[in-house]
Amino acid sequence: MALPNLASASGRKTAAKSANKTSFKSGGEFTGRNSLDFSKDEDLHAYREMLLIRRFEEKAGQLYGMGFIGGFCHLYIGQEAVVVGMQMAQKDGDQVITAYRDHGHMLATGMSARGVMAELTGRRGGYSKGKGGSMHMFSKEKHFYGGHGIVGAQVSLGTGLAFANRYRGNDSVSVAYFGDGAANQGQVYESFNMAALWKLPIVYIVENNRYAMGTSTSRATAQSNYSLRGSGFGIPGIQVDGMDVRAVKAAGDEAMEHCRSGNGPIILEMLTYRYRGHSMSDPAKYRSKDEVQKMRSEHDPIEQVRKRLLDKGWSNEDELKGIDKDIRDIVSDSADFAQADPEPDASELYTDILL
Ligand SMILES: Cc1ncc(C[n+]2csc(CCOP(=O)(O)OP(=O)(O)O)c2C)c(N)n1
Ligand SMILES: [Mg+2]
Repeated sequence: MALPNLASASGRKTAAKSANKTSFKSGGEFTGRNSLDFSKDEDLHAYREMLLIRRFEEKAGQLYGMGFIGGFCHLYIGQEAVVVGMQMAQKDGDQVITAYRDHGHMLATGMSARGVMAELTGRRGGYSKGKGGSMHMFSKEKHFYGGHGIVGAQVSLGTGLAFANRYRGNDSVSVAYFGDGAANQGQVYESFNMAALWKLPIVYIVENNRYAMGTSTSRATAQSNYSLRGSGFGIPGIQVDGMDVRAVKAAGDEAMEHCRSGNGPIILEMLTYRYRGHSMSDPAKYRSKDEVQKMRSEHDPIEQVRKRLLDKGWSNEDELKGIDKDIRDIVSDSADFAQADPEPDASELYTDILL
């Protein structure tokens, strides 16, 4: 099959020529021109979005414990700044794809708490009509492409989304999230090769939360600086403090511009941490409680913003309590809906099937 002439198909050629001033070096420091400071509105927005994800996940954990959620369920608690900061750097039309630790990504793209929670409980009003569960939800409207249980698979699919953008000549960027464990999968590198070769507009986000199930990165990986993983293909990469939503947004802004200007793919390694177990059944013997507690008390992404809002006089306890209440209302409404909504009709077994 003859490959399309991508360079001329998209009109990116000119942009690529003028966009050589990238501020990224492979594995180098972030030297972006964006300030790390957030405005009051940005901080309030980030606070609200991260709190929504946190409270949603806590509720999902409770419902799981009560037996309302079947199958797998992987919580995102601790990593909220990554997806919220990136979403703030994106524009409408940019696609998001991720693995199975995906509820935060869905909420950040604007998918409804009701629809996500009802999918977790397997109800009709869920995004996959109750047939997909935690790991298999999609929203074309919000440009969210899943939700994937095969470790690393979403990296290739996300590269395909970027290929489609390039082929169609639009200026959308695909954002593919994957874990430190997934970063050791072979198909990731096949994807890197094609993305670099064809200068595909994709931001690869490695969510380095230090563990792949119960295996720490130090035990499993020869090169633990994941931002360097694209260097053999000429893909620049940087490490980002993934617990600081401002750092994520600043790096995200630069990365999106890098892609939109026709420079091809880029890797952002987000240094982050998950507070909960890998999934709902995790003996947690591979790390100490002190390690988790230290991250929570010294680096919590939501507390950082909360403290800043109070220190700067941009908000006060009363206002923050009000935001907290709004969020709790949204989440409990979603949980009520997810328990009251009927299960799918048995006839649904025969729909949405590829034969
Ligand atoms: C191809 C494949 N191999 C193994 C598994 C089993 N598995 C599920 S999650 C996981 C760990 C992945 O860790 P990481 O990529 O760091 O993501 P995190 O869970 O930390 O978000 C493994 C090995 C799988 N689902 N798919
Ligand atoms: Mg991991």
